[in-house]
Parts: sequence; C-alpha cells; structure tokens
Amino acid sequence: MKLSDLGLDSWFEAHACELCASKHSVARVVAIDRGRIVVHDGKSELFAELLGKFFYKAESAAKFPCVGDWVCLEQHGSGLNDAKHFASIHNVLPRKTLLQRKTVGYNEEFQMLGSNIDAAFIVMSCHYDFNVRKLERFLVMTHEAHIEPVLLFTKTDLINKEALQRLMKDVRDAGINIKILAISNTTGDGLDELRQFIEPKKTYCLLGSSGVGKSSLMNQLIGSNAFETQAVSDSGQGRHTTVRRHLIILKQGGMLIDMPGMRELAVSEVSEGIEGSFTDILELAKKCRFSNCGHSNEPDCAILMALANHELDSEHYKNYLKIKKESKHHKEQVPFVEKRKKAKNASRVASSKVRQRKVRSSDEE
Ligand SMILES: Nc1nc2c(ncn2[C@@H]2O[C@H](COP(=O)(O)OP(=O)(O)OP(=O)(O)O)[C@@H](O)[C@H]2O)c(=O)[nH]1
Ligand SMILES: [Mg+2]
Ligand SMILES: [Zn+2]
Repeated sequence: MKLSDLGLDSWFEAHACELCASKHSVARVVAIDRGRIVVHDGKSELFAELLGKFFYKAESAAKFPCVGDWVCLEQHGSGLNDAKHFASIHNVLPRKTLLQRKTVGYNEEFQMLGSNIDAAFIVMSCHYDFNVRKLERFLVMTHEAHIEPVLLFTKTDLINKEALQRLMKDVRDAGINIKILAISNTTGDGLDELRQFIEPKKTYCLLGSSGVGKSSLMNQLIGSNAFETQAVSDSGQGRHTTVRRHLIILKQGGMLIDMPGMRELAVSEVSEGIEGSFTDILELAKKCRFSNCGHSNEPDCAILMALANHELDSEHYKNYLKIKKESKHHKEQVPFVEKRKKAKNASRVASSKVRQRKVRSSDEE
C-alpha cells in the first residue's frame, strides 16, 4: 500500500521534509491502545513509543499524537521479525483538521478525538436517538474543526418510510442543509449509497451516542465482526461498548475511524462553529434595524419578528443562545485555565523527573 492511500499528500510531505530526519519514515497513527500507540507505515501496523521529549516539552495535551496524526517514525532493529525491533515517534506533523471536545465538567480541558479527518458522519439512530438540538451541537463541533458534517441515520429497519421522511423534514425545517444518508445495518439498505460516498485517500469518522450502530457499520464495511457490538437497553440506551478510537483502511479505499459513544457534548469557544451551524439566525440578525441589536425588545428586530410569525423555530433559537452562552463562558475561563495548566504542568514535569531518576536507579541495580 502506498502512503498516499493512507492520505499522505504534498502538504504533509512538505512538513515531513522539514520535521523528519533522513533516517525517519512517515507513518499514520491508527489507534491508541491503553497508552500504546499503533501506527501504520504503509506496510503494516506496529507499536511505536513516544520519545521522552514529548513528556518534557509538551505544554498542552494537543502536542501528543492522536488517532489520524502523521508522525516521524524511527525504526530500530532489522524488521518486524527481529525480537529487538521497536519504533519511536520523533515528531507529530501539523494537522489539517483536529476534532476535539471540551471534557465535561468544570475543567476546561480538551480531548482530542481525531485529526486529519475530511468528513464526519454524525450517526443517529432513527429509532430512539434522533434529536435536532443534539445534531446542532455536533454541527458546531465539526464546523469549528473545518470538517464536513454528514448526517447518517441508522436502524431504518425499525421505522416506516413515512416516519423517516418526517425525520428528514425536521432536519430541513431546522435550516440544516447537510447531506443526509440513511442505512440499516440489519437489512443492508442504503449501504451501497454510503460506500459510493466514501472516497479513496479520504478519512471519515463516526460520531454519535452509544448504541446507535457505529461499530456495526464498521463491521458491515469491512465484512467481518472485528468490532465488538452490544445490544441496547429496552429504552434504547447504549452500553458504551467501544472504548478506543481506531482508524481502519477500507478495501474499497478511504479510511474510517470508529469512536466511543459520547454521553454529553459541551462546547468550548466555538465562534466559527456557531457561524457555520446557525447561518439562518446570523443572516436574520443582519436585517435588524440596529447592528448591535440585542433581539430582546428593540424596534424592527428581524429575529423577534421571525419568531413571532414562526419563520424561526423557537427551540432552534433557544439552542443557539444556549450554545453561545456556553462558548462565552468558556472564553472567559480560558485565562484562568491557562494559569492552572501551567502550574499543573510544572508539577508534572517535576514528578516525571523524579520518576525518571527512580527508573534509572532501578535500571542500575
Ligand atoms: N435493528 C437494527 N439494529 C442495529 C442496527 N445497527 C446496529 N444495531 C444494533 O444496535 C446495537 C448497538 O450497536 P453498536 O454497533 O454496538 O453501537 P455503537 O454505536 O458502536 O455503540 P458504542 O460502541 O457503545 O458507542 C447492537 O445490538 C446492534 O446489533 C440497525 O441498523 N438496525
Ligand atoms: Mg461501538
Ligand atoms: Zn434583533
């Protein structure tokens, strides 16, 4: 397999020239398994270790590799059959896109979900899971990362055609114009259209709640039961079966990342994400008489008028305000968080130095 089949292009190659030494090769991170990094070098998958400098220098979690990254790899030993063979990661190449989310709760830390993703399938079961407001949150997240969102309905076998049409209408009524695909993993309906949509050399990921059928879809596309799946509860709740992200290379070309189901989606500071996802509201706001209109009681407010004559759905507008408020809150928190993070990193480095010293002294024994 050529590295270009894994998505390597001239943009990454240019960065590799700059960041990788001549004895290095480039490889793509395909999984992170209990702290062990699995890379694909075009020939096979292999485990790779991080150089110590990552732990000393990394000011933020974003400096560590995540699934989808291109890295400079050094291989030691004479091949995979050599017992002494091992690989180490020297650098992470810049990312074209980075999908991340704020971790839930008070801390303002990020979790990297995947990088260099071209399009994200927002997977929603049409049986239990579907909710326009949740979809809007996923849209903000993907727009913020400059990743094309595609809505993928699953479990179409559990509802009739009219109900599916109604769901699609709900999406369009909320002003959402993204591509929609609908499939059933059980009957195979819609899978051909999905396969045609997936292009060689491009990377896709599966985002969505637990139990919507992400891993079942992976199995359908690779034609085996390599990915573990588990029945949902009677109320349709998933059981968080998938616990790690894993990028696979499809035989037809193209790559797909399975991800664990997401419980909650908190937003961070997402100005571009909001612009991309609520264009209808932003367009309306331009028509208000005052450019700084607060849309509460101003005269000739286009938003208030649209709400009054039901041209603008009030739930859609409420969700916009809620996400905007969360984003603003996050923005205000950032300076405090940076300070806390710096202090935390300093203590982390200190304790890792102690650890290293201990390891060294035990090596010597
Ligand atoms: N009827 C029906 N059931 C499906 C379909 N797709 C998946 N399922 C079932 O839904 C359950 C959950 O599927 P998974 O593939 O494990 O869901 P997941 O999204 O990977 O869940 P997590 O790994 O927990 O995030 C399993 O019992 C699947 O058999 C479908 O299209 N139709
Ligand atoms: Mg799964
Ligand atoms: Zn207004």
